[in-house]
Amino acid sequence: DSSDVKSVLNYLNKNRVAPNAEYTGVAKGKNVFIIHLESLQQFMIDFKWDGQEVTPNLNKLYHESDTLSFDNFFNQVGQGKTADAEMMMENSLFGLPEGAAMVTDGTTNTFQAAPAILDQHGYTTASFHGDVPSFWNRDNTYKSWGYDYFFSKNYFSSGKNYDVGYGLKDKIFLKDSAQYIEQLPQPFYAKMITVTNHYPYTLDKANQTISKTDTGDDTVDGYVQTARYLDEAMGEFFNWLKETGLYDKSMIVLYGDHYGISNNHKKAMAKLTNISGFNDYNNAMYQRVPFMIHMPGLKGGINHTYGGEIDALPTILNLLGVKDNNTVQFGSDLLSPNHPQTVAFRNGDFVTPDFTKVGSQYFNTSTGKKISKLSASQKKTVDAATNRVTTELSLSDRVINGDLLRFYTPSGFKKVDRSDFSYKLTDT
Ligand code: GP9
Ligand code: MN
Repeated sequence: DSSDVKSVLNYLNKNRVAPNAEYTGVAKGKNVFIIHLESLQQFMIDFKWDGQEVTPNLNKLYHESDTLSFDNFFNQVGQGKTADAEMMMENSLFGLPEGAAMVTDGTTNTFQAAPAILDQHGYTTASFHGDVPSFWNRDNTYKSWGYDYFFSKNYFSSGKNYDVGYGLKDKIFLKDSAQYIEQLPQPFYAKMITVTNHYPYTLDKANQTISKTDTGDDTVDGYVQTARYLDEAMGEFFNWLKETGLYDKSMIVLYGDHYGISNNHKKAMAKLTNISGFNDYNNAMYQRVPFMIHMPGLKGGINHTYGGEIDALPTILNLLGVKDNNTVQFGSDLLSPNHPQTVAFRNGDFVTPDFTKVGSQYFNTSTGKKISKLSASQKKTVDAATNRVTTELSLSDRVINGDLLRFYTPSGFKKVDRSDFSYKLTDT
C-alpha cells in the first residue's frame, strides 16, 4: 500500500546521484531514436571473422568522436529477455525474478515510463517492431507506458521469405518504418526493435554475406551471419537518416538487449573467443552489450563506467534536459562521477570494477582470478555490494508486484490515461 512506496522513496532519495551537469540538456528538443539491437553482445564490436569485421557500420559509429560508447555496459535481464530489457530501458525498473513483468503487470500497473514522460515534454512517441503486437503483451503495456503509436507487423509489408524467426526481416522492417517516421511530428521519440539476429540465428542464403563460424555448434555458428545482417540493416537505416536530414536533428541511442549466446554454449564460446576453459566468470564478462549514444556535436568517446540497462533512462533524460530527481527509478546517470558502479544481475550476482560475484564464487573483475578466501576488507566491499543489489532488486520487485506507482505521482508528471491510445490499424 502507500506506506510501501514511501519506504521505496526513502531508499531512492537517500541514494540519489546528481546527473552530470556538463551534459544536462545538450540534446534538448532533438528527436530520439532508441535502436534495439536484438541479442547483440558487446564482443561483436570490432570482432573479426574470416578476415572481415562482422559489424563494420556499428564499429564505425562506436569509434566516432561524437558517440558516447560504453564498454562496461551489461544486460540485466531475467527470463523476460527482450521484455525485461524494455522494462529497464524505459522505466528504470528491473524485470521480475520469474516470468516477464510486461506480461503479468503491463496491462494493469501504473507506470511513469519514458514515452509518457517525453509526451509531457512535447514529444510524439512511437514504437516499431516487426512482430505481432501481442508478443510480450506490448500492445497493452505500451498504453500503460504512454506510447502514442505502436507500428507492429500488420503495418508492414508481408510476403514469401519476408520473415525469419520472430518476425519481419530487419532490412524490410526498417525500410517500411521510414514512411511512418516521416509522418511523425517532431520532436519524436522512436524505438526501433530489430529481431533478425535472434536465436538460433538462421538466415536465408541470399542474405548471408559472411561465412558461418566453425565452432561446430550449429545454433552458434550462424550468429555472425545474423549479426552482420543486422549491421547492414543499420547501415541502410543510418544512410536514410542522413539523406532525410534526420541524422543531424536526432540523438540516436543503440543498445543490445541481452546475450545472444547463452551460458549453455561454453565450448562454442571458448572457440569463438579463444578463451580456453571459458568459465562462469567469462560468461559474466560476456554479458556486456553495446550501449552507444550518438549526436552530432556530442562530447563522445569510449566510456569505461560500469553500468547497465537500469541506468539508461536517467542518462537519456539528463541529456534531454528532463528533470527526474523525484521519480521511482533504480538506475542513475552513467555520466555522473558519482554513479555507483555496482551492476546488479537479476539473479543477485553482480559486477563491480573490482569484484565479480557468480553464485558463491568471487572473481577479480579485471584479471578473472578466482578469490578463494576474501580478506576482511574485500569482504566488507563485497558485502556492501551484495546488500545494495539485493535491496534494489527487492524494492523494484515490490514496486511491480504491489503496483506501487498507483500511490505516487512525481510532481510535474501527469498520470497516463490508457484509453487515450489505440494501436489498431483499422482504428486509424
Ligand atoms: C519478440 C522479439 C524477441 O517480439 O522481441 O524477443 P526475445 O525472445 O528476445 O525476448
Ligand atoms: Mn531479445
